Amino acid sequence: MNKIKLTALSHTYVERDHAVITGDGFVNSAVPGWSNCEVNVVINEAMGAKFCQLLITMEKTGKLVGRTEKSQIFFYVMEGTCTIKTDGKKTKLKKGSYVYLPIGKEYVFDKPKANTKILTFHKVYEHLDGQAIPQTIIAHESEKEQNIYCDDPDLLMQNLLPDQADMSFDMAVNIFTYMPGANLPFVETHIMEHGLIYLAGQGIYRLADKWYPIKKGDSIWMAPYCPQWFGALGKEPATYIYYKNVNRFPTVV
Ligand code: UGY
Ligand code: MN
Repeated sequence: MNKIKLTALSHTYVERDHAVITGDGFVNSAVPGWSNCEVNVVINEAMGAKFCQLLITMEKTGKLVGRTEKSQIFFYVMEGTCTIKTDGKKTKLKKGSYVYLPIGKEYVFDKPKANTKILTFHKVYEHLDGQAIPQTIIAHESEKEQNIYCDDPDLLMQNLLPDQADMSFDMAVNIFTYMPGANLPFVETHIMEHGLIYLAGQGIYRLADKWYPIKKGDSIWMAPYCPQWFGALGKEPATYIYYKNVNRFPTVV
């Protein structure tokens, strides 16, 4: 039997208005100040996006030292544990913990368990006249209630940031869970952009006029106006954490 592996195949697709990134093509990036970790730049402006999404895998000696400049950064612990130091205070983080750092904040993430995985979303902050910039947030997903989405009890939405009550936030990060067999009630087509990664489950994502099988660990970029729909398959809920730009005047015209 010929056991040659076909290395020219990939499940990653990059189109003008969307991308499906499954990790089979990852090549690591070195980031100044971040040591003993693997960094994959999953989505960024080189693709046409107006935000950035990274996946960081920390070794036991891994450390992320830096300062947010023009961009705010949202960090979410997907696996493992570590410690964050910011605002002169140390906090332990575990799976499901998240940290929102506004612009101009120094931070150190260290003392990780080997193989700790952190997702980040970065967005250039757009000031709003008369509003102070948001404060740091350190919390855990379990503190946030799951709300029924679009009157369907099989669609559950958790808002991790207070963007719906506080216009000083120009980004949202939500965790969206679909019970087995549930689907988005219509094909969404909107000005807001998305980046996401699947935390659990599987299903089929429609992006523009293409259909993609998707599972835990896969990431997606959706440009503004990319038609989007998802249906969950299999026997366990499908869950993704996603970024969305919000709360700013929608045109310069
Ligand atoms: O918030 C949203 O626009 C969300 N419903 N979109 C999505 O999950 N593709
Ligand atoms: Mn959407």
